[in-house]
Amino acid sequence: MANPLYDGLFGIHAGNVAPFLQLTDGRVISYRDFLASSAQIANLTAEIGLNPGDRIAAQVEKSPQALALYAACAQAGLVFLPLNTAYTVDELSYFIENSGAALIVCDARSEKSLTHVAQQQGARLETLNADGTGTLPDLARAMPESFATVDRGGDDLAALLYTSGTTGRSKGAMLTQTNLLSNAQALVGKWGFTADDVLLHALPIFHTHGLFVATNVTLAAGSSMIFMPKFDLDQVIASLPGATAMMGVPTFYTRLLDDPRFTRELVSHMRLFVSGSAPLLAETHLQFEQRTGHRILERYGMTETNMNTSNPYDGERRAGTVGFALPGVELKITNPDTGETLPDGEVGQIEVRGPNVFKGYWQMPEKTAAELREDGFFITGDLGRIDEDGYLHIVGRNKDLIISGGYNIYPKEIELVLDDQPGVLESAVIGVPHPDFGETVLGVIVPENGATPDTDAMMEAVRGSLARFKHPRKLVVLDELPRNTMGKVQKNILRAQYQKMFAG
Ligand code: MLC
Ligand code: AMP
Repeated sequence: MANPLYDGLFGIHAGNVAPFLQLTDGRVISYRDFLASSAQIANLTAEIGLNPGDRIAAQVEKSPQALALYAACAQAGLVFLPLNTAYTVDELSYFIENSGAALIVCDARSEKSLTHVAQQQGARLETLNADGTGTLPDLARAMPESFATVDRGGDDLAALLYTSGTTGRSKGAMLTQTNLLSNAQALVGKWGFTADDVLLHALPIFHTHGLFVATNVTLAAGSSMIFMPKFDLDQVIASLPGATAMMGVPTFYTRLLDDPRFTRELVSHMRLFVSGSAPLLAETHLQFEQRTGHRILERYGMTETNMNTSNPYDGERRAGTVGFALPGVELKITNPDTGETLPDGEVGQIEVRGPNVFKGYWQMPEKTAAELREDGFFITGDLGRIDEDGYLHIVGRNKDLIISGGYNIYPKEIELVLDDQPGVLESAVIGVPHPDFGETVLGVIVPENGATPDTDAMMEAVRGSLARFKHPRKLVVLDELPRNTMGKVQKNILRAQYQKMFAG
């Protein structure tokens, strides 16, 4: 027996003294030392009685120990459930309860507010802080530095990542060992990663991009990472000379381009810049090439599928496209009403199938059946077309989704809070263009007859229940919402009306 994910990404580095993590304070952590600390955490999870298949919910700042927790889950056969550090207690309670997490790991600052949630769930609670201190590392330190890897199959769950839905209820995407490993291996091959690479890692590690694409590719190739707590422009510019590759959301690249220190000389040695998680404007792609001589490699993925397509490493990286299906991934464009495959050139919904595609939504068989076809094709909710040279263009979304700075926001979740406020008849939340975040959130309120809604109080209510990045940047009040003859709110009309609201 074996454990494909652990063996394929971590076990291959047993005894490897090469650097894995280069920290901003100058410390370097080798693969060997990293594996020793993750084995200590794996031992601790066994000691406290966690069993393979149990979920570990972690809302922790980015740190080597947080990454070691992920590795420990792989080695002990546990299911890793990383959570955005911006989530409020309301949001966290749902994820913890829905997943039935057996262990919650959080920053000491959140310990008090989560104790009740943990008790209700019957879960154990440990702390891990940004500086690597906390009860989890304290307990782990006393544990042995090696751990007998738990046998798992490729179809066993490795991670549960929550993604919001159009109904406002988040769904846990079940990712298997094979999903993660196959995708990392495909990307290493396609993007030419080797042990000589140094990846500048400024992404959060609670989402697919920073945790799986960036980290798993580094692990699979035996490269090292400049591991930054977050995207800090000064720190990124200071660190680029020591990197060979960088991965980011489009906001990273527009922020770099806005800085005069970001020059051709600074990045002349770089091998690769990758962008994803949100559309990269063709204009940004061209501006980047003019400034640096590098063509950003844009790829397309999702929480449910990892990466689906990529522009070529060797070959034309075409601005405004996301390239071709990755090895083993099948791609088709279908008619949203009939599900029939459309000829190349026509716009339809993007469907994908392959070893990268998740197993379904945690304990939500109806939602799984609605999006994951019996033949294995997943309906992404994105709209696209394949051009005459085979490049995929994403032209829109068939789902009511806003992507702000690479974070997904489902309007329904915000509308539910706004609709609940006194004096509000109804609301519509839309995404409008924003120079820094790509899109940002605008709330449109319709008051009840004769009511004058207090928008400040509404924002206060939103602040109490939803993560900061989901907050509307502005609330506007209208007498009524535009509707079609079927009575459906026409968000496209609202989007057109307010598209210049945050124009830079
Ligand atoms: C932070 N804020 C955001 C925000 N990030 N608001 C909207 N959208 C965001 N993305 C809030 C802050 O809390 C702050 O609030 C204010 O906005 C300004 O903050 P900032 O200092 O400008 O933001 P910063 O901390 O620099 O963060 C911006 C960012 C970050 C772009 C660097 O959001 C980021 O790292 N995004 C990456 C997201 C990501 O990894 N996505 C991958 C998903 S996986 P205030 O009130 O304090 O002013 C996926 C699959 C795939 O999609 O294909 O990869
Ligand atoms: P998430 O649910 O956070 O995994 O976000 C996945 C969504 O991000 C996809 O369904 C797309 O809508 C979007 N996305 C990811 N990469 C790209 C890209 N390169 N271009 C356009 N949209 C993208």
